[in-house]
Amino acid sequence: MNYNLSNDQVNEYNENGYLIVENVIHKNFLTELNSATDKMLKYAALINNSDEQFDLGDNHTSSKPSVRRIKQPQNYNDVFKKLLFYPNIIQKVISLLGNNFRLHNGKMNLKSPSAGDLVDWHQDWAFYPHSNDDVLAVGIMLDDMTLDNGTVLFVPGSHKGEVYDHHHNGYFAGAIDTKKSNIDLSNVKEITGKAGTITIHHARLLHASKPNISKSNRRFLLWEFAANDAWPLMGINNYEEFNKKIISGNAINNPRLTQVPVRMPLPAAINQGSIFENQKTITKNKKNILI
Ligand SMILES: O=C(O)CCC(=O)C(=O)O
Repeated sequence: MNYNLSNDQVNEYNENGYLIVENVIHKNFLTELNSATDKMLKYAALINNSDEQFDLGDNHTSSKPSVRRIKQPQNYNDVFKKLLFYPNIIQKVISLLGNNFRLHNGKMNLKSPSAGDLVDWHQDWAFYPHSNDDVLAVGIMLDDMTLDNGTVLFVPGSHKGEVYDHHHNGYFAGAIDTKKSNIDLSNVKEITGKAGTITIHHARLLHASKPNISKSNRRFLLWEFAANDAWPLMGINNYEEFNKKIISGNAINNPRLTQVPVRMPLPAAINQGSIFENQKTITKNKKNILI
């Protein structure tokens, strides 16, 4: 089976900084992924505080669980490992990054009706700058993404521009004050799609996502990938673990340096744990308005 992106799709990604591909995940596999998620959420109902697996919303209780994110789902259930190596995704990433790439991070943002917080404007690049920007995220819709359950918003072409200020009161806050930074949001694209659709977006692309104001779930799993010769400027904690994350190709010990705009996410965010926490210093005063 040829799962490569076409030349037109590669050109579209290079031009706009993102791509949407429908019908990537098989229906039966989607059912498996969603039931594995349900199982994890049953476990999350038993805990009271966010931990290395779950990011809990402020109103979380065991009788009314409110889980915003499952971190590194591939470490907790093999069905997600299977998704990480899913040929119809891997081949597409190879079309954009080449044969050498590793997982930087895995996460599932749940946006359930009970924890459907917005994600404010940001560039992933501000969280994890690398030595070159062959870095992207694949988003997998495990549920339909509809106009009222938390669409992703992309600004086409913004991956070619600057890296914006993501600080607030002197600390990294993981979100941009779009007015202060004078950002033109007139061309925002609101992304919807059926479960099984994937998005691919460049790490420098300006994006956000709306709150879930519906009564249905919106599960969206993101694999963040980086070329093996793109080294994280924040450093690595454990060289062996770093190399264990290689999905395709070999370890590369001489980082490729290119002229990319960088701002370091330091001093670190006051609220740690997830993007929802990092952004709190900004979003707490916002009335859910992104555009
Ligand atoms: O869950 C979403 O809609 C996207 C969130 C996002 O941009 C992120 O987690 O970096």
